Amino acid sequence: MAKKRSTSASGSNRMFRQPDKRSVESAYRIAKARFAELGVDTEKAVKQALAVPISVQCWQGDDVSGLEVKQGALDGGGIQATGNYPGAARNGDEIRQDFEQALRLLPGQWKFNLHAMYAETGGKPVDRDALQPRHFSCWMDWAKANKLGLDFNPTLFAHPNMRDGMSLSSDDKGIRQFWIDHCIACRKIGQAMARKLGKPCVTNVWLPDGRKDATADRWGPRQRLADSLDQIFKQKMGPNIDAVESKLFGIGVEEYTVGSNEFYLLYAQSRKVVPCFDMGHFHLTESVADKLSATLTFIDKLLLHVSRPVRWDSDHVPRLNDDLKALCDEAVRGNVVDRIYWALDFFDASINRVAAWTLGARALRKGLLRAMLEPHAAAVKAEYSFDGATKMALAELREELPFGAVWDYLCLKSDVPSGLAWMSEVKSYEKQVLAARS
Ligand code: RNT
Ligand code: ZN
Repeated sequence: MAKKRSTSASGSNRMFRQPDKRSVESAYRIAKARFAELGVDTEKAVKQALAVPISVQCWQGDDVSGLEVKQGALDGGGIQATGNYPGAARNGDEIRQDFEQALRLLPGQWKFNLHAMYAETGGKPVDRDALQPRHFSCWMDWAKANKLGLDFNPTLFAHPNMRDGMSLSSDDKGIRQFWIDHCIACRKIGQAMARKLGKPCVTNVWLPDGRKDATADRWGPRQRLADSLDQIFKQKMGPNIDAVESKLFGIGVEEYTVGSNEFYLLYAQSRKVVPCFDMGHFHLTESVADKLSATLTFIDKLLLHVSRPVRWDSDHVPRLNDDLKALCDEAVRGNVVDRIYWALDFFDASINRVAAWTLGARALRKGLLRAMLEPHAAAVKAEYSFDGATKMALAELREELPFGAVWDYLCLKSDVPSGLAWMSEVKSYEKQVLAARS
């Protein structure tokens, strides 16, 4: 007879407890020796994995709502957070407070990624073309105090000037100018952030412009978008770094997206700005991991939006799945980790949002560590020796190696909980803080 699994409360309490320090250390010692046999230096991998700055998106904290003085129901630009889990942050202070809680659970270097719609204007409406660095002074002071870098994004959606779903590619001169001015204002804000924090700020332009059906003119919008971008990027704005994000389609613009992948890749290459690949913005069988060697052979830097598309650009919380593993492997194998601006982009409103941040951010850091622990040279050698079987066996071996013990050690070293212990901190934060929000 099959044994019944224990689901007792005490069992699950134990599960959420911080693993004993001595057992983490002794498991690590064994893991370290095992990896050393394969020529992998675990200490070096841990150090390198912790040093990669990863930018965490503010918009997971409040389901992409933003802090603007609202102007009625607005088109979300084909992106939508789904779910109604209680406890979403209702203002800037709450987003900051929630992210500080997440930070207590996140090992390594982090940045925070803001959108223009998170301006704090003291209750006064300030339109997007008039935004200034001072509207982000709370964010900058907070980032400085928490030793975080900041990244930035103009908000080209959820606004009455998204006329017929078009912004920078609109044929209406006034509309187009409004969005050009907004993007220039954002680059100045990015510059102010970089200067204030002494860390690079990537300002990433994404827009939902496109057509739902039977597109009659594919040319005009692309020509206008290229022209708008040229106007936006005309003035030098260092140390701000400019990026442009492509997309396959969005809800409501299924047939034609102006800023497609080819469009932005060639734009970025010819204008010397950084292309952004979002993992949800391609056909589902396309591999973003494969794009690293294809593009970084010709360009210097890449911005990645690490996300998890499920059947479409659903922005699920990233997990350490095959796609994420492959992406991290490729970055490490190609020695391009430093040529990538690592950012997260997801929004799940159906689960605790501090947990969502923590899960997604830890998954990416874990993926990087796992990639840095790969006995890669042996696989390359097998590949060049016509020994496909050894290569495959090595790939399979990686699933058996005691990578978890090294991750636990990395967490211990960084003074953050390992195993499921972070979850119990999220739960008590939920009880003490989030439950009081309506
Ligand atoms: C949308 C893009 C974009 C947004 C953020 C909020 O499909 O991925 O990056 O998610 O700007
Ligand atoms: Zn994105």
